[in-house]
Amino acid sequence: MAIPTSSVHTMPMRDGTVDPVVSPLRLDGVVDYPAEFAAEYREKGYWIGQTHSALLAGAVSAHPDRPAVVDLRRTLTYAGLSERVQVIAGAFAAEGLGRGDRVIVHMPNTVEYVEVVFALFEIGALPVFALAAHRSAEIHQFCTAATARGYVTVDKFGLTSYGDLATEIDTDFPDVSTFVIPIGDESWAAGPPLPRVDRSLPSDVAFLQLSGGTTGTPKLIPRTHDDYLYSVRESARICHIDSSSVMLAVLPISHNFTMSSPGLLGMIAVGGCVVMSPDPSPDTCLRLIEEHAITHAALVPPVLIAWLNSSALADRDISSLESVWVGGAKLPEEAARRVAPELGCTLTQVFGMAEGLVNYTRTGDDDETVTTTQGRPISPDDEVRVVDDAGVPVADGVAGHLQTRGPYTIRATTGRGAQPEVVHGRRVLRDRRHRGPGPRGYLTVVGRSKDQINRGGEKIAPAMVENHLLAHHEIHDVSVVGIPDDALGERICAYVIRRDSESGTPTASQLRAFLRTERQVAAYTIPDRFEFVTEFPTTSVGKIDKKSQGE
Ligand code: AMP
Ligand code: DBH
Repeated sequence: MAIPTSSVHTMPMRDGTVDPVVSPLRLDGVVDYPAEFAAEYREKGYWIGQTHSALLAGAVSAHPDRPAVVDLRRTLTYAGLSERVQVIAGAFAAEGLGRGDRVIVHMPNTVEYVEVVFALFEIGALPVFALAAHRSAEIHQFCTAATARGYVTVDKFGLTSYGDLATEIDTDFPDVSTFVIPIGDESWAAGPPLPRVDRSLPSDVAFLQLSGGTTGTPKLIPRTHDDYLYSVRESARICHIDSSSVMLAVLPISHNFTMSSPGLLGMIAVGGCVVMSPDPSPDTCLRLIEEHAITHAALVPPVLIAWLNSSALADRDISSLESVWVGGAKLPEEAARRVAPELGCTLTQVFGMAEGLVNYTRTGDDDETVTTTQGRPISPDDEVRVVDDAGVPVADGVAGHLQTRGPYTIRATTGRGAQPEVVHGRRVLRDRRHRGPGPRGYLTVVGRSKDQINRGGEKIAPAMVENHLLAHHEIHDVSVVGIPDDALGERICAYVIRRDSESGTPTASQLRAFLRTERQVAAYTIPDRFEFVTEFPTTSVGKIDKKSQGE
């Protein structure tokens, strides 16, 4: 896909303002918000002309001494975070990175993660939010797809060493500056701090978020400062967080959910504190909740269920917990009903997507709504409709595909002229907008019609896994599907036709090893199950029938 390009490089600027001749970093590949919509979003106070750097600066002046980020090693106050951000920004600038440069951030949940991301915002560079779980295959793809100028990672974290990958990237992409941060050691960036000025415009693309996608190529989602921060501020308001709130970051911070719904950025918007969990296990997380008096956490359903079923629950005082936000994949109603009695906190369901639209259940909603729906949109100007296969809107309460546009959802043209429309690929929804008293707009996700596997909130494109398996010389053909799973919602199953059907090779464990060591893909994309077959079921037109495979 086309990536936003920087039209002018101007760095650093001296006078505290953005050079007026700098033109915005555009949303290439997806058309810009049409002028009349942008004007309306500004007029209504949705887009307030704030950059991510300015967001942090606001929190620093309002709450300099409050804790901002905590990990196993240290606590940074807002003032302390800001100081580090300016020093690291200086280090990046000294390497020639600047406005519009795409820099891949491949880091675990640590204080360093937050420092690096805000340092990139400070110089006007665009973080590309890789997940710590990504491996060589994915990082190579992102370098190419994003035409990256930088790659930032850590030396090692837990049992995983990242430094070797940086060496590989150095060799394979000579134009990419690589940074390997020794966790807990600040000396890697110790030069003079860059003065704090806005080096990007609020209308600029701020970063590239990754979305599961459906093809072999990763989808990079460009979001502007203005549109994203509107969703962040509203999320913070809807979720009632303030400067006394303490969020446990359980899922990867890079995930759009943990980043922004209301997430890390929501906490910064209100001067709250984020505690980094090194892993999502109940033992680690329930201990951290007790130790840090955690008030909020964003969870995918399998993590929530693991907490609910954990024996550690009886040993820990988690009475500080006010609310858990649960989303990323469909939450089973039975699990939803257990939250209040067993965790002693409220449940908020969150249905969001990296492209934009985010829905929440609200305080004051009745139990039925909170346990059976995925909420309603953030904004009164989120337009949502549910259509059938032919694109015709369905009656209320009938399942169909979701289409949406609004003040924080990227635009894509459908060739219908002046008012382009985002068609959010084919999610099957039951629209409950007009059920109950008055127009309510609540959505219920009933399934999926696009070719994507949702493995407990982790999105996998079958085509990507198929491509890697097809590289194996003993494989004739392969078809990857999601199969239903009680714990994860879906698991990955690969149907494999061997080149030599009599040989008994490759075996499932050989294929797993092949994907891990030779293809170097992220572990969560490796099939949970391999089925060896001699042919695939086909539909009447001769296409592989993935629906019947998954059953
Ligand atoms: P991504 O495109 O990677 O940002 O993932 C967004 C997709 O995750 C949505 O389009 C849904 O398919 C799925 N999703 C997110 N939240 C929920 C939820 N609460 N319930 C069901 N599916 C969800
Ligand atoms: O799954 C998601 O992508 C998601 C879930 C909840 C998301 O992007 C979000 C909230 O913002």
